[in-house]
Amino acid sequence: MKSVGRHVLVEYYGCDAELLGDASLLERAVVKAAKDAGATVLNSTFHQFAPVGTSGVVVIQESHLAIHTWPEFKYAAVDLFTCGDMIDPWVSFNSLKESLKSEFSSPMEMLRGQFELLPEVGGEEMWEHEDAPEIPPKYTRNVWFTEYEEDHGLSLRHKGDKLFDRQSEFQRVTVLDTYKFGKMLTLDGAIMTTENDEYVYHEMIIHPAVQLVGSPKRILIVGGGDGGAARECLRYPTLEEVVVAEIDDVVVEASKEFLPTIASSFADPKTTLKIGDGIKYVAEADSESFDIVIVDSTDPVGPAEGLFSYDFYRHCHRLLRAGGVMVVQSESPRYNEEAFAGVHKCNQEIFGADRVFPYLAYVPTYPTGMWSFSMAVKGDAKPRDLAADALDAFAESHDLKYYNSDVHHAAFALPTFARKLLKSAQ
Ligand code: AG3
Repeated sequence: MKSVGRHVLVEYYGCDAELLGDASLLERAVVKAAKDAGATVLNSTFHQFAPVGTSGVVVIQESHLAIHTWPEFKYAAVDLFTCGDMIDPWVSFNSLKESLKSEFSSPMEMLRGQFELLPEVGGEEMWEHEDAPEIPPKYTRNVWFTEYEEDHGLSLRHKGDKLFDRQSEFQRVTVLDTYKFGKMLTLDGAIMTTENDEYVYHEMIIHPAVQLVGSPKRILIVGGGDGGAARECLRYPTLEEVVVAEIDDVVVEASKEFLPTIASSFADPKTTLKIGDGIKYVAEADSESFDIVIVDSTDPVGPAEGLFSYDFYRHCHRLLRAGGVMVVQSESPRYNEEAFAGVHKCNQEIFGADRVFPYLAYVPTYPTGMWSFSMAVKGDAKPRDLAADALDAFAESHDLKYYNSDVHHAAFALPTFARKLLKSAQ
């Protein structure tokens, strides 16, 4: 041996672009490259970037392996740095070449810490430690998911592997297991729901409206393929049917398999699942056939775009019986001002200016944490007139985690900036 370490710098060209853009798979490939060479893996940290690209480092007891990818160029820049004569970085080089499906590559080796240039102490005998540290049975994986908005984002560390990841006809459906929020469903990289905070959104998209209506028999949910909104509807004994009109059956499949506490509603005979376009469903459904219509959609891009339109809300209004209520998830007033104000304005035109009630809830995993809903009433009832006792009795008997009478009344209080957004849209 001529040096304490060997450092192979590699240019991998013509790689599998999908793999280069997937932090979970890439982490697996680099860890495999380390293990193939006989290295002891201590820790891995991988970050997936937007719009594309991944950076990751695997720290091994014998130095490190690092990778930076440009999927758009099918290119990866890699460092394979190993110390000691037990590990051969060229084994890792070959392993990674195979995993990345690189068509051609240009490696070069550099000796790190050449013995002839180092002081006398140490040398090869340094590697013959009898009291070598115990090999840890498990390494620590730091694999991060980030939801990016234009100029900000939310990063969550997850267990590393994707539990579900499929391109459906409409979108990419993914389930990850996060440390902070449990299992999480994302659609095209946007967080839809997590096991640990879903109750905020699902209680709040349903109970304010149902409490106002009183004894609902039929509820329509447009979207809501995870089943969480339907689950909250099923708490009401007067309910005869909740129809979930979801466009993407892959969302339902992933939720049933990995988010069973949220998707439990699909097992209830009162739940009718209609897989198909929600816009078509509302256009064809009978007038005045529902007590409540809930629009539990994704963001107004891609498959959900048409759910943020005048024509669509017009039909929702038509489906409601007199006294019925519609609730639409209307995005965050802190980052999608247009959707927040636009939904409100649209509903005012359809239901009447004093029959639309925007309200807020705090969902830690949605962009900015502040989320809005627009409640529109086909009648004169006002959500702020509801008596506290009945709301609390309901919330307590169901052991709800977010909704109670104080929250119900406070949710309709808008900060001044949000009020102004609504005013300026008039
Ligand atoms: N529907 C609204 C989620 C929107 C979140 N947006 C985002 N993460 N960019 C959630 C569906 C839950 N049933």
